[in-house]
Amino acid sequence: MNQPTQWIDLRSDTVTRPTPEMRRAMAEAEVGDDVYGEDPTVNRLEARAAEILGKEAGLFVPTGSMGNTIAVKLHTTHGQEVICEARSHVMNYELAMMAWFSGCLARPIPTPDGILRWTDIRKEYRPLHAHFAPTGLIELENTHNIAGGVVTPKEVIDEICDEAHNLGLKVHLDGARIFNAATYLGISAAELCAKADTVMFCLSKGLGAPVGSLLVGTREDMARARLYRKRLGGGMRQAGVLAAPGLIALERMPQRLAEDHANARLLAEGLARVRGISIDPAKVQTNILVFDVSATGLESFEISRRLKERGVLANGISPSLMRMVTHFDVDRAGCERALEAMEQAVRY
Ligand code: TLP
Repeated sequence: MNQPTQWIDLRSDTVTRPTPEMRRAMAEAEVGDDVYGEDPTVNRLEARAAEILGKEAGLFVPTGSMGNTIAVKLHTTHGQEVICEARSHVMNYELAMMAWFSGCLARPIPTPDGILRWTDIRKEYRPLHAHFAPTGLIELENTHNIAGGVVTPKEVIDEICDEAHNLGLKVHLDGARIFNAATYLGISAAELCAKADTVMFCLSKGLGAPVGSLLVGTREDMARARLYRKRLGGGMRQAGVLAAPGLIALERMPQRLAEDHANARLLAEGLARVRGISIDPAKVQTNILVFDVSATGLESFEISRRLKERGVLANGISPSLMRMVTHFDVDRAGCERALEAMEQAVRY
């Protein structure tokens, strides 16, 4: 276990600290200038990421947000729409970057479960028309963060990609937690993403690296993506020091994600027994829990404050909804302690 402090930090899986092995790899990394394409460690990471995701090439980016931003830019032109799920990260948590950088409007589709299906998308698809901005891109999120770590099955993604391609549209997959989705489905990330045109995934979430994400796709798209990364200020020079822990994350960490999923299920079962908390443990598939606290009579932000007094960190995502995320730095005992803290926090 890699418990960094006394806190039980369930705010996100982004909070993990690098392991001793990652820190050693950072110190010993072979480096060069990545803007010249000369950092051997970055080159290795990009090649391995592409291989593992079954794509031609990869690009190391500082953040998932930058990976999504570049993907939207790659596949669209100004004045188009990007179809995405209504609670998607790309629309709600990236400071309107698709408008700011790519000049596109989000066309959000609400779903009850966070899973976009072709039948929903077909209704919102628009060709160029006297009144309508045309659809430029379909964006999917797997796992879906705010829907509670929900997994979109491979058949659903495949159908969307086939139909989109028939209409000449590209599909970008925000796979910040694609290895969580693949773990849940018991298939490889490459199988799951086989038909998507580009995939972004994060090393810095469930995989435990301190920094970094990858965008993968065709060689041609990644060559263009490299220029957009530079425009966004993401040319990182001796970035091998960051790619080195990323390689460890990519090679070793996906295998342990089932542990986080089991801990999330344990938390869900415990939370379901707490007075005023509403969650269906059977719907918790991966490492994210989103639950309703309105029947406690308290707003989520007050519950967060009370939990913090008891050494547990968890955020509200609205007055009535809270999120908890399990990861490498919180073990089963930590989850049990978080449950005890929650029982106390909602008591008057
Ligand atoms: N998600 C963060 C916050 O921004 C909400 C978190 O704590 O979960 N796609 C998805 C699905 C994400 O969940 C995130 C980060 C990103 C993209 C962006 O990644 P970063 O933070 O590296 O820009």
